[in-house]
Amino acid sequence: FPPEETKIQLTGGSDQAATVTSSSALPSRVRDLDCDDNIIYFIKKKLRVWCRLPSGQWESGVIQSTSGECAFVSLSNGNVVKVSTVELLPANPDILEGVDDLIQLSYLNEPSVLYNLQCRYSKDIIYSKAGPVLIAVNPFKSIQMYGDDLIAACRQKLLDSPHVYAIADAAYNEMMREEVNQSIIISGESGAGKTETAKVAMQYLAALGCGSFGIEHEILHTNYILEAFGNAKTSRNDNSSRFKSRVVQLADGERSYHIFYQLCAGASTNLKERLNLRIASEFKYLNQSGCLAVDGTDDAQKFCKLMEALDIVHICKEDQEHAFSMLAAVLWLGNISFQVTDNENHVEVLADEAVTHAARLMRCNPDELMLALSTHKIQAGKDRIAKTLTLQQAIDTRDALAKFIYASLFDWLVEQINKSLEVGKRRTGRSISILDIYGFESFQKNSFEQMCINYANERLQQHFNRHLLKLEQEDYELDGVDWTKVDFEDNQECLNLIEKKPLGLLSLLDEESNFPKANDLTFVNKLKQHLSSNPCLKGERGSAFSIRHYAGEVLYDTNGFLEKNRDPLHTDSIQLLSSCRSELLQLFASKMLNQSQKQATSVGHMGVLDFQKQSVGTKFKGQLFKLMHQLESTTPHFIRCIKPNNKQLPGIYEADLVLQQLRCCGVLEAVRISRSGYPTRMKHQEFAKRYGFLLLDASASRDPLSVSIAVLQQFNILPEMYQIGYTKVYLRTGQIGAVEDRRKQILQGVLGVQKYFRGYKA
Ligand code: AD9
Ligand code: MG
Repeated sequence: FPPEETKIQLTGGSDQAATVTSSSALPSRVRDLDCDDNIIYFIKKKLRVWCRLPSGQWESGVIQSTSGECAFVSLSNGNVVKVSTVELLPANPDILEGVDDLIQLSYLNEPSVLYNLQCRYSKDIIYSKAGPVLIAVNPFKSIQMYGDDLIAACRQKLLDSPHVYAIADAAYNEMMREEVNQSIIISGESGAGKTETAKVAMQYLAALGCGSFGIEHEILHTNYILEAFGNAKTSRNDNSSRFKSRVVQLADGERSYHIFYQLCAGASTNLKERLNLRIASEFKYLNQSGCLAVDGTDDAQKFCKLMEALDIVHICKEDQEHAFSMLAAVLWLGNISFQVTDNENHVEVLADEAVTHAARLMRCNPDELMLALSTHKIQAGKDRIAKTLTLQQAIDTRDALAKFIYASLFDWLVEQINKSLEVGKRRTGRSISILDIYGFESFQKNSFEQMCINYANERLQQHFNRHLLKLEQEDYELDGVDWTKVDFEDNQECLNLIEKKPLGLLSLLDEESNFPKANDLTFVNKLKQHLSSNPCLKGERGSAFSIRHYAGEVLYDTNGFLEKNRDPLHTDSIQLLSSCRSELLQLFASKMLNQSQKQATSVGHMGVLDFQKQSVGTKFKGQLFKLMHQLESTTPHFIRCIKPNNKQLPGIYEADLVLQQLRCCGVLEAVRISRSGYPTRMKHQEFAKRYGFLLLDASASRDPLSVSIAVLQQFNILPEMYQIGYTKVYLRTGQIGAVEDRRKQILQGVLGVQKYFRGYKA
């Protein structure tokens, strides 16, 4: 039983557990331990094994004896259990306990991977590598892994264990060396630590720019602002990066964006007066969820810090005040109420202080505001007439306006920050993008929002697959390198289900959203009718359906899908905003009109611009495509964040939860590929240019390929440790180190550059 040549593939764990993800994703288990020889070997050597107990938990132990298909295993706690031999997997030797990179493990089964991460986690080492991927396990407490000393160590290449700093450093160096834009793609579930990880990466990159106009200082403060306006407390994460629909509707126990509470709690008396502000509990948009505070958070103090951050990134006082007025306007809009005037549920706006304050903050006429919230102008022949809205329509109109103002404010703020950061800065045209994007979500009840989130993650997963798996494999094959094909999951089918035209989920949703008589039930029936041949769709009872995502099956309730997909912002509202004297609102309105100008049609005598609105789903898809397009022109670096428990508490490592996440994000597959392959590869020209001068036997006429071979031979790299492709040299893990060290020594003059620089001239 040769330990290094493990025949054991990554296992799917139990068959039940494998249903978490599509079973085809998981390589079938090769049961080495079925073989008597192996059992005997293990008994003889008293080697440790992993043993799955009836509870499903893996425990380590030593095989004492076997009887038929069963084995008696002595567990570490002294108990002896009888288990079927198929429930056994080899454990790694002690010397491999807690290795930095999972690819170093001799046995790559799931319990070994889980144990390795747990072992590190218990020592507060939250970072590990899985081949090219960095794994970050959320510590839920502050740990001593950051700061100037560590940054300096990383810059000097003295930090030899996995770290976000090292990823950021690699991205920076590659950008400088290859002149290619880079991206750091951070993914994981809600609360797994993506945003914190992104901040750590920014901290490192900012430190690299040390001294250049103090821009690093400003950049780090942008996080503060973006979080205040973009994050909220949810049931899964007290500081969750969120969608803007949260402004008007909250689930019990959750909050809207932090900024609202910060403003209400922290504004000075003067500012409060100018904005007609009250305490948070007096605003309906904030008090509907029964949750106004976050444990351990002082909103008033956070507001002071926010103002500081706004100053640091040079958002002028006047603009700050404008932004705050918009927030107050949103809050007062939420307090506007309606009274029903007839038995058809038509309404008019209750003319109270909410209207007065909202209108004052928006700098518009209160009557016009009331009209825009209670009527809808429609085309009747040649005329445009005002039609009174029903209660629900009026509420939707008001909420849509509030959401639009908030979303536009957020975009504007980002724009201001970017402008401020660019002033006077030398631009190289090269960039490192950090993508912190909401992770896969599967709740008891999943709606349109979850569908959008999971769709985005499905696309990102494909990007990950493509880069780490597909390209890897293709690279070998194209270059004539012998490499056993590795099967991997492709999620194209699921993407087709969602985005194919004209028969995909989003298209059908748009069709139904525009069809007056359609409802959520007709939508789900359409799905079943047209898409049932796609294996990723599963019809469910009533108005529900399930999608088999790469990360698992999710049950969606279509209740409200159509409404959420329609962009409820009326032309009347945009018109109202154009008429406001608030410069910001005018700007927001004109941006909206410009965006849709292509499709805009002028409708004659009333001078009203009617603009074609994209549905929310289609807009989301467009934005996602743009993002993917941007990412595709960069060299990606992947970080996978793992949430070790759902309680948001330190020190708790729930193996099942971790395992499910590892499986979902393709980490285990990536390890397997990296290990079975040749992770280091270089073009012959590059290799020859970099190392050719080390050749002792220099002959000027050699071609790059021969130089590569000569270098490898000179350094006694064993034949099984490398392969020569048509265009590149491929090296097994760790092989490049010796050559690189030698090169460094020479370049640093230890051995004298002159003496050796007589070989190959690139
Ligand atoms: V969401 O999809 O936006 O809901 P994220 O972004 O994945 O989610 P976040 O970064 O906000 O999660 O992390 C959640 C919480 O975990 C943080 O508020 C911290 O309390 C905690 N955390 C995460 N990473 C670290 C860390 N490296 N050190 C200390 C951490 N605490
Ligand atoms: Mg986040």
